[in-house]
Amino acid sequence: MKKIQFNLMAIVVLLLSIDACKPKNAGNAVSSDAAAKTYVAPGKYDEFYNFVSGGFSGQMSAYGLPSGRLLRVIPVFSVDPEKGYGYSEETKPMLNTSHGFVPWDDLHHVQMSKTNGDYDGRWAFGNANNTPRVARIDLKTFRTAEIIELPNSGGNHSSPFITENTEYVVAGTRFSVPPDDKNGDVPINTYKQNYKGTLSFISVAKEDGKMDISFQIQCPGVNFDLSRAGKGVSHGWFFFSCYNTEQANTLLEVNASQKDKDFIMAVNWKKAEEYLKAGKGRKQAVRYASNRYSDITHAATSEIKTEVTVLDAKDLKDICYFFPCPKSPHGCDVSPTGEYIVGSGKLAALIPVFSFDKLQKAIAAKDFIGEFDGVPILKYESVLYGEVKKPGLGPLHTEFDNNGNAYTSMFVSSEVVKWNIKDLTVVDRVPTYYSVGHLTVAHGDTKSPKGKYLVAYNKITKDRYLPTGPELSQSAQLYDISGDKMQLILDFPTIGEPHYAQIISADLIKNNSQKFFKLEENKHPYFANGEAATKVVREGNKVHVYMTAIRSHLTPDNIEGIRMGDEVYFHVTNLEQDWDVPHGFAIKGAANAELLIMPGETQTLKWLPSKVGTFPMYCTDFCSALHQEMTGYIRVSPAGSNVPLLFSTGKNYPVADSANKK
Ligand code: K7E
Ligand code: CUA
Repeated sequence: MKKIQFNLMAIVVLLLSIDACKPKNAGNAVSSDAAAKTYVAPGKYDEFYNFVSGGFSGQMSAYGLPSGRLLRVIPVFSVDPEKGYGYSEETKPMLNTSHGFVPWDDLHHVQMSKTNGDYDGRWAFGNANNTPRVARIDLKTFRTAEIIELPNSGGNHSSPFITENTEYVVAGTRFSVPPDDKNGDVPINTYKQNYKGTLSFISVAKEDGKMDISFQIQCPGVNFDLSRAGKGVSHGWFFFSCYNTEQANTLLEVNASQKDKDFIMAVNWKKAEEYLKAGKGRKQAVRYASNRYSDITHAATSEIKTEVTVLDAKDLKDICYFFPCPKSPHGCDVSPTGEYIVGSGKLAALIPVFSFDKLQKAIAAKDFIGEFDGVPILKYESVLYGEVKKPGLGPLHTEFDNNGNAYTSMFVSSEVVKWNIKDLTVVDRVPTYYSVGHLTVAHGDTKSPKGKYLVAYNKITKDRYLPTGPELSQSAQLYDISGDKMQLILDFPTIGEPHYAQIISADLIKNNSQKFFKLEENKHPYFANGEAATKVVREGNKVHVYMTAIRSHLTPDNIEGIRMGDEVYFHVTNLEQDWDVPHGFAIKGAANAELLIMPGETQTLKWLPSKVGTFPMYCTDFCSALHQEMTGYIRVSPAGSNVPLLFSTGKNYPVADSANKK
């Protein structure tokens, strides 16, 4: 591999030149009919859902397009006190890992489940970049249904990319690390000997979406950055961009930018499946959590799994191939037909487009220029279809429309560049405000993109909105791409830091949206099926309150006989059977959060009384005209007190204990 000495100053200048590249006329670059194009009249629905990653918020958000209305923030990897996620006893297991309870993560990429290469509206997947995990969100409930942890990984960035029938969700490790079953207590400068990069192939069950790690592929120690599945002609393959092929372990800014070209790795996953069936995998002892939420028990379970099957790319010569890609590739995107693979080198001055057909021919001809840690490297020219010349500076990500065009985000020159896939000519460019990261087109990574809208997710907001102190909301920008010229039609602020996002036809989701949970299907162990079933049960120092909520009272709403040292569990069932009637539950001094309980659901808040006295509790969600009356009291007596356990709604017991008989 030819090495050139990359000038450190050049990188610094390039990366610091964001301001210099700020487009002119930033304020008035909006098209004149923008308002009409984004106006969705009150009571009317948007045409698309836009699922947006929250980055360091750990959550995913759903917007309507073209209005840019925020519809919902879906808690995924971070606790959310608003919804009780990660605070209720039922949802805590969702955030369990082999490291214990992990209440935060960094969600970069969103992928819709696919059937025949197009979105099917069943699930959305998200990656946890810090403590490697993949989540599946059920689009009937807009809730996280499952989280699976990934062993042998450090930083799950090239994830959760999906095959055309959701056969697999992949996860490539960003940081190579010593494998989990090896001694990791080794000098960091032994990277080259001891560190490995692992790809995880997570199977997704057709019926219910349940995820399992089908197998992993152990690869040379590099950083896997992004990925896309092949589709159409390239179905059966996956492509991963790799950087730090220098295998640096310090000051990557310089040391991982030495080489003129890094790699894209092509993975023949159909072949990997054959090897797996033929027993070529090695069983490895590991520990990882598999967490699933049930809409029947209304609770999550967490299981620690202890084994994974690993295929070795070094030994199984024909599953992984490297081909060179200029300058620290980031995005690695596949055209709608599956024929073209677009590599976006963060520091490259062109965009290379590779041909799947040529890749196959080069592999058949063994057109190798060498090996990297036992994995063959194909010749750049043998795989290259062509290069997009002078596209702009800092290409990151590419999506596609239905007219043979590709759209690439340019971080450094702050623009979206539209180019023709066949002849590789730039046909349009439009500024972003500012420094765009990911972009997305409606169904833009599928076999049948819809075009119409493109959203750019910008890293820097600066003067776009009213100032809000040192921290500004990050910005999304909506472009109409239905004509020859891209037109900016809307700015809207986002939650956390958006990275990837997807735009899906609302029709695929909206008619399946669940309105409530049926009480007769409720299998929660502490379900109170009606007010007559409410009770308070003491088991040693644990007190279980089987409580119900209905407009506008809690049952029971007076509880006595709780003692210091007790652990009180409020299991609250919302008895409503109608859409949009949640009840909330909160109690003074609770060290966790509220519960927000949907109709037909049971959720549990654990409460440890902190002192003797009387504590109010109430419904937090304004549910009726008498919502403010939806309250109650709980009385806490000293440890060892003989105040009897009493509970009621709507009646007063005779005063029984000495404290009240003065
Ligand atoms: Cu480009 Cu994490 Cu997908 Cu951000 S990544 S932009
Ligand atoms: Cu129930 Cu407010």
